[in-house]
Amino acid sequence: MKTMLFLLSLFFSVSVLAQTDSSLYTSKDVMIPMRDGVKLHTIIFVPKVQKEALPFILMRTPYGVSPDNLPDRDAYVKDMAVDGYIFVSQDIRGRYKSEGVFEMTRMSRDKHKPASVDEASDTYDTIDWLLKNMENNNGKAGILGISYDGWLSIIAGADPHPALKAVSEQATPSDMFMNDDFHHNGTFRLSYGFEYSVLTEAAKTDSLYAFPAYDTYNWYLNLGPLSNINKLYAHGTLPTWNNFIKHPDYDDFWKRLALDYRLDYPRVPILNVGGWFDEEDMVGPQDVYATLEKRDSNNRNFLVIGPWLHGQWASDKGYNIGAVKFGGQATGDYFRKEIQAKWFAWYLKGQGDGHFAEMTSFQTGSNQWKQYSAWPPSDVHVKELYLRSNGVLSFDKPGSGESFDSYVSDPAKPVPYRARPVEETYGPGSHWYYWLASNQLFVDNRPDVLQWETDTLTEDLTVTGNVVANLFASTSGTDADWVVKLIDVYPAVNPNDPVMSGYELMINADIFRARYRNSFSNPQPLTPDKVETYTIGLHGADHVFKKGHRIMVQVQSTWFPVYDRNPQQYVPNIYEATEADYIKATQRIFHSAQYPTSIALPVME
Ligand code: PG9
Repeated sequence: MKTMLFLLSLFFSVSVLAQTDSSLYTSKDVMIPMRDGVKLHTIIFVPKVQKEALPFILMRTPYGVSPDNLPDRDAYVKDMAVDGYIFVSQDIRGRYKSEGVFEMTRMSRDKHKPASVDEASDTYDTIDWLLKNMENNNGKAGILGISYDGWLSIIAGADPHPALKAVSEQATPSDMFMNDDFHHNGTFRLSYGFEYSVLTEAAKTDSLYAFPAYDTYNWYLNLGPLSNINKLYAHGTLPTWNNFIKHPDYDDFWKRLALDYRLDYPRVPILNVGGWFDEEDMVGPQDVYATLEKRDSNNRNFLVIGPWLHGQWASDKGYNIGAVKFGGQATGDYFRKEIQAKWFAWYLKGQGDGHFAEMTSFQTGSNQWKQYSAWPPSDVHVKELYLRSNGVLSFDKPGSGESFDSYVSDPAKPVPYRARPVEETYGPGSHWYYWLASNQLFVDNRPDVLQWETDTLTEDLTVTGNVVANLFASTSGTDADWVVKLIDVYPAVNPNDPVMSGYELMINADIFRARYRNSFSNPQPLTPDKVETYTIGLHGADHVFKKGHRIMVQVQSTWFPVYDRNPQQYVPNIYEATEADYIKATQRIFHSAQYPTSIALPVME
């Protein structure tokens, strides 16, 4: 996460200054021994003046820790630091100054083998050591972090040390085959998967692949089939890449990595935090919350989702994402001070009243904080928004005489997922961070992107809960990808904020690989031109489509290069496809009385 935060700091004002003299904290470096003898590099920040026994706040990371990252100078935890904690930052095994071998989102250990280790046992051993070796602690520990560090937090909570009393996973991935960083619904996240494997596995410290061009779109297109990554570049040296190839379908490897397999119930209080526009791990926190909520008999499971891109709440004030503004509200500041700091203060120090909403959401569109007693809320009713002929989107079902619209999807000319140049994911000037909130106008008029639009709304429409696409589609090929986007179209002219004129803001979107329509474990070819039904979860939203706006749905079959291209003719393993396997296909999206494609909206009145 540190790398990501560093890169984010190019855009936002992250206040991480090494002013040790004026800091309230002093630090020391230690190597903490784990049960298997491996020592982990740890920096412990202690208040210079400590009047009472304090709890620990752990932050574990694969991205490197630094004594310069003083807690009272780090926007992320500053509000907590002024209150007083013992902060503990640790390099996980195999990364930076820690010993041992790194393993991407390490599997759970075999508990029958006492010396076996995993990230939960490393956290356990660290807490154990801290309790015994650090003076003046109050016997309690909390852990928090974003993304990989969020995953490390929730994993610590899956098998916690008894002193671990509060966990805040923030933007954790939950199931790397179904959603988040590496795949969505089985569709491979090519540019992210490759670049992240290089970042973490080509060296013990950060290293980036040197792309020969600023715009990576052509590099990925010229790469040809996926097998060329190993043949031409990685040569089998990246374990994570090798696992992508070894496990093309939803097999035991992916299932055992997934958090719904690894979490049983909230063993400790858990604050799940996510962003509505998180380009990496938007689904994870929603998913983890839902998994744990089924077994939350002690009311320990909470959810917060704000109008943020990946990790934005750590450092940014949170007024906006690029041109998209959130009503002048400092949503990041609010989260850190009013939610995160108070939540930890209650669970680790007993400060405050202990009242926390089950779900706190920043509702976009209305730009207001909302609290819900359940997520998704039950007091909504589902309204179907139907695709109709002539690009119309309507709450009225298609009548007789309506049929389908079609387009040709050509893997040689895939639709970019964001406006080019597609800079290296974490490279200089990258717009990766913003892509989910970027203006979708850039694909208007592409012949391989279809769109349907409502009339101008005459009143506000509030969508709160999980959005689902019910797609009826066929292809002339034997495999296909379907991308469905739900978009808020702003009024065509806005003299006060010209950039937002006609802005097409994606509220929900996802991709589905058709071979998995019956089973993610057993892919099956499609029958050419046969209509199939796809139920595609587009995840949560809390958004008001304002009066004067319109709603749009776009459908396309490529989202490149963040997602790899589907050859569009079935091959048993896409990672072994050859160039010749990639063919054009004619896609049909149905909107007839028999096959009424719709988007199911949970509408709150
Ligand atoms: N999204 C990143 C990640 C998390 C977990 C595994 C792989 C990648 C991150 O920002 O840390």
